[in-house]
Amino acid sequence: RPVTQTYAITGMTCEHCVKAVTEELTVLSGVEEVRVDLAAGTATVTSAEPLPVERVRAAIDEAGYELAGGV
Ligand code: 9UX
Repeated sequence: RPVTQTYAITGMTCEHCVKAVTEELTVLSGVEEVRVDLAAGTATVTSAEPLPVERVRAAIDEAGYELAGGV
């Protein structure tokens, strides 16, 4: 069944940042839902299977931000 994980992300300061991170995470294989919280600096991702952290890190890098760790 789906799993949900929250990641801390550094560098997001506006809604454009939120959109960029949301889009990069949404296109990862198996991702079902992405919710980015700008104030908290987190992304909560629901996926069909656990996501390898390196894929999550790469997606966030691609958006121009940095994975700070799991929450
Ligand atoms: Mo959000 Mo603008 O970082 O560079 S403030 S996209």
